[in-house]
Amino acid sequence: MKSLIDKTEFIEKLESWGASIVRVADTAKLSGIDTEPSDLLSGFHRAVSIAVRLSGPIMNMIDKQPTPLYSSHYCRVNALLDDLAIRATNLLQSNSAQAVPIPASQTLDSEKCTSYISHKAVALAAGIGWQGKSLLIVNPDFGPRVRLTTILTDADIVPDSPIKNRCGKCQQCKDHCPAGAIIGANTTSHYSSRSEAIDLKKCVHQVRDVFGKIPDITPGICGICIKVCPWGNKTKTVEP
Ligand code: B12
Repeated sequence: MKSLIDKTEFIEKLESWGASIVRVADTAKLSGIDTEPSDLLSGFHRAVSIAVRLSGPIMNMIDKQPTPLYSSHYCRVNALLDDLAIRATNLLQSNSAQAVPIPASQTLDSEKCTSYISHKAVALAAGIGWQGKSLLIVNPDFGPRVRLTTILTDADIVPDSPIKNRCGKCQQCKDHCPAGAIIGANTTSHYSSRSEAIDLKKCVHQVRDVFGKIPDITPGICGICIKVCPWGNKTKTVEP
């Protein structure tokens, strides 16, 4: 247990640098999760989860495929998230805590489609949002229109708690997925495996082999299950 961080001051600093939402997870809630390396969490009893909100109009412009504007926005938001993670790390280190910034969007194993740790699992444990039927983190204010990053730390900072899943009977993501990859299953916390929620192969094929071949589109993006979620686009009624 290193140093007591003034949580409000810490969050206000990160928000002044561009973070939209900052929450803290107790990593005990993540025990058993796959990480690379496998002991990545050891010594870190807290994980700071940062969300940056996406541009609403850019998401609304997406129809049957990702747009070049969304593709560049995706890259810029990743860059901001990585900046914020480094700034948060040095805030924590300047309070004599240990801290590790996790890259926002790096796939370590393109076969297994995994990374160092799942930012979504951290954001779920930190209460940024619930895990929706699209397997994405859905925030009550911005829906899934947020991108995420994580900073592991041993700082003594009061953790937040998970929030209730509010997908209800909505099936918008399932109905609009261009790959037919979303199953439409519900969960009260997290799915026991990805295949309970999505057909990963269909999603990977769509984002890499179909959309990834479109000029000016970064391979690996789609955005349709983000765009259609009523929680991110309050013009539509939510909790039908
Ligand atoms: C590899 C990857 C992909 C792969 C595989 C997707 C996948 N679901 O794994 C592909 C290329 C298909 C992909 C597609 C997309 N991706 Co992607 N992707 C990643 C990446 C780099 C790693 C994800 C990972 O580690 N998955 C491993 C699996 C096992 O974890 P998981 O998907 O979170 O699901 C499990 C855990 O959450 C677990 N869990 C949750 N809590 C707990 C607690 C405990 C104790 C345990 C044991 C388990 C557990 O439950 C789930 C089922 O088992 C992350 C960045 C990151 N480091 O997280 C971005 C990320 C998940 N992608 C993201 C996005 C937005 C997308 C796309 C919409 C494309 C786009 N950008 O337009 C699509 C959506 C696909 C979908 N509906 O899931 C965002 C999600 C943001 C959000 N609001 O949730 C992330 C977080 C990037 C970011 N920095 O914001 N992606």
